[in-house]
Amino acid sequence: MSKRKAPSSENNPNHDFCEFLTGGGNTVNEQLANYEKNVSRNIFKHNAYRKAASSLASYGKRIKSGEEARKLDGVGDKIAKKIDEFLQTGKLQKLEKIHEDDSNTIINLFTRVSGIGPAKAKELLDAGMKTLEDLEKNKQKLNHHQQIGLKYFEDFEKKIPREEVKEVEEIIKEEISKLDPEFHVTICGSYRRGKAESGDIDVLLTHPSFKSTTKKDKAHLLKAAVKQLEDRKLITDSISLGDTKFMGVCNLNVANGVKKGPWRRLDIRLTPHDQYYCMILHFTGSDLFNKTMRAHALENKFTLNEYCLRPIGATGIPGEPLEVTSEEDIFDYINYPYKKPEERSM
Ligand code: 8DG
Ligand code: CA
Ligand code: CA
Repeated sequence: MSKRKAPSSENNPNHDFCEFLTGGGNTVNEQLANYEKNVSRNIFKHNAYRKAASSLASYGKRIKSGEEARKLDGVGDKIAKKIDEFLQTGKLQKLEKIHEDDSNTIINLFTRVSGIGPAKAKELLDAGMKTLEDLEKNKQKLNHHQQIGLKYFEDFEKKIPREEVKEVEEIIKEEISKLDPEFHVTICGSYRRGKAESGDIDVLLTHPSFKSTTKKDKAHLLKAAVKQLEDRKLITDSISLGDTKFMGVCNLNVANGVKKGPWRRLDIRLTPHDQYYCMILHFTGSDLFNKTMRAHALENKFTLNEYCLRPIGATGIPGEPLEVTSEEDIFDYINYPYKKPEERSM
């Protein structure tokens, strides 16, 4: 999973609050959301800080007190108090304490390696490791994914310019259509949301012969697609390859015959044709947008995931998947105002 970010700081009059809550778009920062995820391992609090930062970032004017912030969606008493403390003292005691403890800094560093989660980071710390060099020397303690994450540590933290994603998209579309013109390729994630830069490249593949009701094994579809891109020298490493999900590494320079960085994280999902719209909605994100939309669906007695949308009956049991022929359909069913991909970055 790529590192989650807060809304960007451009034109955000509450940038400094977002900074202490979530890093304000900067993954390297020490901040409260990361502390909850990596050290306390409290995903509930982690998400609460992100939600609050998202509300503050989109508020559009400078917050002058905790009380004013308290009125925003996702800002409760505790966060309001922190805003007051920050306004009065210019810092947060809780964050100061977190900074004083080296083990927090080391855990945060280790979780920046792709594939290392909070529990693994703690385990490595407890085994006496403190630096990336220590990890390098103890590679046998890392699984394949984590070793790739360490190998490309710096590259994976670099943002990918939109232009580069576009070039990768062109190669993928060309190669996949050579393999089988019936394949359909969509680049999702932040790229589809129109972002100028992305953390990784998210590729959605679908093929009319592959439906959720297909009995015959369709695993060869994704395997063939990955092999085609490996032969083209676009995919350079594989992290994992299942029937419907590939995680790996690509490099546009290598594809163009020049062996130099940067190496980029690439995800590919193969989705059944009849589940395409729920998957494209999910895979476009953002994940905070998905969470909000799914919560709205539940309030309207629907359950939504990356596979299907189902009405929840009086008994509380989800019914049969509804027929969905566009992303708009999903918004319509749950009575949620349609948002274009560019409007889904919350
Ligand atoms: P980025 O890569 O530019 O950092 O942003 P992104 O494209 O929005 O994030 P991503 O981590 O590549 O995930 C792609 C989409 O997958 C995301 O926009 C929404 C969906 N998604 C969720 N939850 C999660 C999750 O827990 N992990 C991952 N990897 N994806 C998720 O809704
Ligand atoms: Ca992405
Ligand atoms: Ca991804």
